[in-house]
Amino acid sequence: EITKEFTQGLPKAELHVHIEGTLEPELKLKLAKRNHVNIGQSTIEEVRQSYQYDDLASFLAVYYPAMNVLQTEQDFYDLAMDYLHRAVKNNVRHVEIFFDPQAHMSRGISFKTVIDGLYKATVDARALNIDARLIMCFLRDFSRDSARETLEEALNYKDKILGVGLDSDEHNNPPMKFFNQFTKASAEGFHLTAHADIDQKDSIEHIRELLEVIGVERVDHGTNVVEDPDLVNFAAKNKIGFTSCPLSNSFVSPEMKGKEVLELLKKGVKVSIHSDDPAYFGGYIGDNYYAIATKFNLTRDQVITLARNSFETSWISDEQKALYL
Ligand code: ES4
Ligand code: ZN
Repeated sequence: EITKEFTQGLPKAELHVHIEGTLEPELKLKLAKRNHVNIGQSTIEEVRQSYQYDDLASFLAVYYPAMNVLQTEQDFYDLAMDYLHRAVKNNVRHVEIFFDPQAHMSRGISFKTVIDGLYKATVDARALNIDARLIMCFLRDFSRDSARETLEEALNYKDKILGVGLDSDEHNNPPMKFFNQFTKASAEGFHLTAHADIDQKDSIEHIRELLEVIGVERVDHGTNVVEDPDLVNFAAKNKIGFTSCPLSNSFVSPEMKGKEVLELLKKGVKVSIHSDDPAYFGGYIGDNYYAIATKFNLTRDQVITLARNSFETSWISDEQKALYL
């Protein structure tokens, strides 16, 4: 019943996509050449063969070194424009794009280079009829000091950043490690979200910290919340967004958390579907909707609710929201 044309053409908001995870093998090789960076692969087939991972750590071990090809403002601009063209083909009307400044600053690229390139792409996106914003993520396996310095940098570009998030290796890096920086970011007017990757060692405790202590508006992935009825109630009542990424999940969990997504829908929790790292996990946002819809026999109404949830839990203004809902 649900077709690729339907899931691709459905108007949607994309709230969980890492710009570094949209780096396709073609652009990776082009930038490696342009910047004289040796990445150890010279053909698309070789790049694809290097994409072997079955958990978060093994994925991140492939993902971060590849970013070496990103050197100049133009590189970040090209990366983001390539993604935005793909998003437009998927009828994404509004996107909140994650970026990881520490993954670039730690290898000598300035915050300014990163944000100037990405931001220019979001400005040029307006001509493509897509509203693009930026969310800066802290790397949770880096130190608190590093997060504090990163937030200080971000304050120089406050008008170009919509919110802050938290990503990278969750193992032994609980949300509370960054309590002070989240509190400060919120006081500065940034929206808050954070990853709670699926099936982590302390998933429920991490989600509890995010919802009850830090006060995030969304949780990225976070579908393990279904295991705790009190937290499910809290999430439903407070319209917390959960951004599930089926194809990303399928690398670590064959059922891609489809049952959990359906359960959350049934309980009135604002769960929605996104692409995470589409160049690494085999598909853009339309493909992610299609994957979960076909595997779990979703109805048209359920798919439409997922898309509505994406607009409802987005950080666009209420006036703008009214246009989509
Ligand atoms: C990520 Cl799947 C995932 N989890 C945590 N951090 C990430 N950064 C990019 N993809
Ligand atoms: Zn993610």
